[in-house]
This record gives sequence, C-alpha cells and structure tokens, in this order.
Amino acid sequence: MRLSRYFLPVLKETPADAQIVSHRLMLRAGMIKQTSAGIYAWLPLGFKVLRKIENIVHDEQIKAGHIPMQMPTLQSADLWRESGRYDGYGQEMLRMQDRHERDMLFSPTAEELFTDIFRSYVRSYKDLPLTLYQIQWKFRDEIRPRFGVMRGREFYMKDGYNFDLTKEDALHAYNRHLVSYLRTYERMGLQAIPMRADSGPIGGDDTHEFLVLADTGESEVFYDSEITDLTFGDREIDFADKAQCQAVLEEFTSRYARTDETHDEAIFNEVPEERRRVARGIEVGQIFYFGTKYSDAMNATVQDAEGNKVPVHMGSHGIGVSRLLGAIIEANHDDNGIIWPEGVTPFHVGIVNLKQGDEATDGACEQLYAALEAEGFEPLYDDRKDRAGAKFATMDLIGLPWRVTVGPRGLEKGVLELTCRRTGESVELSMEDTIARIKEIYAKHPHPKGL
Ligand code: P5A
Repeated sequence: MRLSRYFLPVLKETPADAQIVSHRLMLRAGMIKQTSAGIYAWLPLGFKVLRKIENIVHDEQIKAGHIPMQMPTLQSADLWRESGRYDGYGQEMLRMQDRHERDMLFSPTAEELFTDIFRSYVRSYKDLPLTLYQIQWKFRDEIRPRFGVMRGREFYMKDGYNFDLTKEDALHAYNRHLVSYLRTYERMGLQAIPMRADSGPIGGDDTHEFLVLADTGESEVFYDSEITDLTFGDREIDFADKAQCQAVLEEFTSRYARTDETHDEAIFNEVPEERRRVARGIEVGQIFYFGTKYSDAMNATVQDAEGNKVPVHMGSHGIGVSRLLGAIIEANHDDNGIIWPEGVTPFHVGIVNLKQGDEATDGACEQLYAALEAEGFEPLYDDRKDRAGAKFATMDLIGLPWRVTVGPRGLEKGVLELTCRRTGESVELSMEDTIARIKEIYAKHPHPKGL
C-alpha cells in the first residue's frame, strides 16, 4: 500500500475523552471512530488488524477440529423464552419489535441459536462430538461502555458451542478449547493466563477466564507468579488426544490464579509470599462447561448406543476479538505509539522515502516495495512529500514492527537502514540482505494477505 493512496486519518492531538492508552492510540492512529456510545466504525487500519486477529482465531479453531459457520445477529425472542433466559438477561439485552410486533433481539451471545440448530438436525450419538463456532458481532447494552473497543456495546466475538454425549467428552471439549486458546493468544504475542472465574448469566460450574495482565485491566486478579513462566510454545498437540489436552490444562491451571469473583484468601495464603501477586487484567476470553442446562430446557437430545434419548452435554467458549486489539496495544506500546507483534501487524514493513522526488531514492523504494510484495508481504510505503521526522512519527504511531529507511546518503554506500520498532535498533544492509532479513523475521509468522 502506498500511503499517498491510503485512508489513514491520524490525529495530531491526543483525544481528551480517551482514558486509557490503547483507546487514545487507536483514535490517534486512525483505526476507529466512535459513532455512538460504545459503537465504532472500523477505519481501514483498524479493520485490517481486526481481520488479522480474526484469521488467527479461525486458523487455530479449525486446527482444533471446530467447524465455522455464521448465525444472524438478530434473533427471535421465542428461543430465549424457551431457554428461560429472556426475562433474566436484563437490560444488557437490546430488545426490539419488527413490523408485526414480534419480539426480536440483537444477539448478546448465541447458546440458544446453536442449540436450536443442533436439535434441528442431529439425532444420533454417532454424529458427536461436534463443536460449531462463529465470529460475529454481538450487542450488549453495557451500562458503562468505556475504554474504546475494550468494553463496547457492539463488539466482535468468536463464540463456539460443543455438543457431546457424555460429561467426560464435554470436559475434553473444554480442555481442547483451553489448549487452542493458549495457542491463539501466543500467536498474537500475548500472554493470557487462564484463571478460575464465575460463570455469570451463561451458567455452569466450570469456567476459566483468560486474562492479559495490564494495569488498566478491569478485573482484579490474584495469582502465583510461577504461572507467568509458562508458555505453550511450538509443541505438537493432538487435539483428539484426551490425555494430552488434560495434561496441558493441568499444567496451566494447577497454580493459584483467580479473578476477584472466585478469589479465596485462605487458599491464596498457602502460596509462598514472595510468589503471591495481586494485579489487574483484561479478560480476552472465557470457556464454560454447563452440562445439560440448555439441552434440557430446549430438548436437544440424541439417541445413545442403547437407543435411549439423552440430552447432550454442552459448553460454550468465547474470545473477545475486537477487545483483543485494545489488549494487544495495552501490552505493546511506548510513548511514541503502538508496537504491533509480528503476528498481527497490519503491514509487515514500513518504507520511508527520505527524499521523495529524487530519482535514485524513489527508484530504490519502488524496487524494495515490489520485491516485498512479490515475497507475499504487505509493505506500507510512505511516498508522500513530507518531512522525514513526520514520516517517522507516523510509522511509530501506527506501530509497524519493522521500518526500512531509504535515502540518498545510504544509497551512495549501497545500503538501506532496517529499524526495529520495539528496540529502536538499526542496521545498514544491502537491498538483498534487507529482504532476506525480513523473510527471516516473518518465517515464524504465516502472513496471508489481509484485506
Ligand atoms: C462464551 C461464548 C460468552 O458470552 N457465550 C458464547 C459465552 N462469554 S463472555 O465471557 O460473556 O464473552 C466472551 C468474551 O467476549 C468479550 N466481551 C467483550 N468485548 C468487548 N466489549 C464487551 N462489552 C464485551 N463483553 C464480552 C470478552 O473478551 C469475553 O471474554
């Protein structure tokens, strides 16, 4: 992309009404614009990162054996009356009527819809296990939408639903989700810690939230510091292997880590004092096992091997896809702007032309731009006639992890300058070596072209 042709409405001033750094940076970097309280337009740069995050979520879900589909955002109230949640859900549910005065709602979550799809088609235990999921907009009429996309009213969520014959199989689905979520967040450059939590209006006894530690997080968390040493890394996993998934769950959940909803001071005090941590976190996902709560209420049954009709065991699992942008920025920024992890960066490399209009410099930029595109990268080329300082400031603000600076002085020596956004370190390399280095950097991060 050439910056001269892109739509990147960066702001010079710090928006006064944004309280936390990720919200300020998303506004300043021209990623989002509020259209109503807690509702945002996703401008091209924000939309691009949203898509990158969404792609990672899909990729990891599909690897875990889960099946993508898409539900409507508007639902009939009838299904919610059947499950018994219509009245109880309260004011967070946006309710409306169509022209025939039928009660409708904008989906805040979709347990009922997925259970209804399941019961419409599935009859036999032989069709299980089954996990269906979607990535779709949700609406919750939050009493205090704030912090930009962190607590929106309209937000983008991955929501998955498992249907299993037995509790044991459903707990495997739970464990499988925990493992796939660990992998998902790590690919985004995040450490998200599974913590024992409360199930709220979704219901059930078993639930973990995934929290990214950040001072601006809305949840108070209590944990054993040993937990932050754990990473999933690139170990192989067979998602169908119950014992393997169970072992990962035990590894990541055996140490004390709880949100304030489930915190128990007496148990926490058994952790050696030097390892006890009280901090704040951003909830980027939650997994639930709720047994037959919805299948009982909505009559979602299958025939088992003996021919008996039995209700299926279920759970649901959510990732806050749009909230993740905020969480990633909270965890990756400095005074000059965002620092995208390589896995989610909107563009892989920024190219800064120090002397636009100079034949040799323009030529080298064009050559680099074409070579990077040919290698499957998405470079962002600042080809505007602007001061070098202003160009650097924009690149720093929007947070591309790598920048190549091209100027007449370097070109005389046959070099370009490759700069790491995170460390600020620069190296001078030939054009060929610059491209080779960029390929090396992104070798671990698959980079399908975004939108
Ligand atoms: C699990 C999927 C559920 O709704 N039903 C379907 C279950 N869980 S949840 O914890 O309530 O939501 C899942 C994730 O969505 C994000 N989230 C939000 N993001 C932005 N703004 C909001 N107002 C908001 N509410 C929830 C969180 O990341 C949460 O973990």
